[in-house]
Amino acid sequence: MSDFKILTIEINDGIAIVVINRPEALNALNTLFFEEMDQLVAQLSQDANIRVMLITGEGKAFVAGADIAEMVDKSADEGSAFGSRGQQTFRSLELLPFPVIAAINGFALGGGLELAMACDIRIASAKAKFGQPEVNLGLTPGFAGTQRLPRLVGLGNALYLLTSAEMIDAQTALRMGLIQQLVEPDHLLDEALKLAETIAKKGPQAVSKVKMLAHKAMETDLETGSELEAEYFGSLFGENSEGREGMQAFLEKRKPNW
Ligand code: CO8
Repeated sequence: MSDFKILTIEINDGIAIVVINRPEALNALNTLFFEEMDQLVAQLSQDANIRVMLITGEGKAFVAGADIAEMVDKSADEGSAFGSRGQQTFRSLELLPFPVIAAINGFALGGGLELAMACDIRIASAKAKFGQPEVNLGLTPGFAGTQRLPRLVGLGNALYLLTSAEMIDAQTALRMGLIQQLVEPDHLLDEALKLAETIAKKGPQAVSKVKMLAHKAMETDLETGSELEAEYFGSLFGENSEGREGMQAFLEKRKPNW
């Protein structure tokens, strides 16, 4: 990871802070970004010490979309392959066994909003701007934005953004439920880190399981999701389990030792 050109990564106390660092192109997503992100996700998914990942952008953008200069000459097959590739990367990010927080510092447009939506929690600076401007370019979103956006903000809000390409501010994004927290620009990383530290103190297996269960809730029926919940719930009980330790610690009025 030390030879990455776009992503910079710092890991402290189980929190991986990832910065997308291509500000001259407003962090537009190119093939190299996807190669590095795939490698990073593969590596972090195997690291039992990671509790939370935080993604932000360098400069005035979180990410201003897929790299238009790289896409312009693609054939239909190449365009489709690029979309599928990005979808797979974002899906593997979404399936990481710990929560991923997007700290949205500026423009989150097109593929940038799609990346933010593949994260579990979105905190944005008051300067951030959001949109799916693909129809301006005669395109649809290609990294599953048409699928995640209605799930997050409802069909009407999603179609408003998808068909008009209007850019919305952070206040509007908060009202729609697209972001969970809006903070002053200078406080963005501190607030995102504070949340990451809060999550990092909880039972790691429990956090991982609630993440998976909540995602499952968006993809399956109530009975199937509830069955899985009962299974995961049970898996946290028993001798040497995380649940046993958490409950014992409560009864003994001490901090749990996960
Ligand atoms: N791709 C490539 N370069 C970009 C992009 C981008 N998405 N966005 C900005 N840049 C570049 C600009 O070209 C410019 O480069 P240069 O200095 O060499 O001219 C530099 O970044 C700075 O940008 P601006 O000068 O335009 O900065 P402004 O502050 O004036 O404007 C905006 C900021 C409003 C964000 C403006 O840059 C903009 O509209 N960018 C494009 C936004 C957009 O349309 N995004 C959607 C792209 S399509 C997409 O994401 C589809 C995803 C799915 C793809 C599936 C594949 C098949």
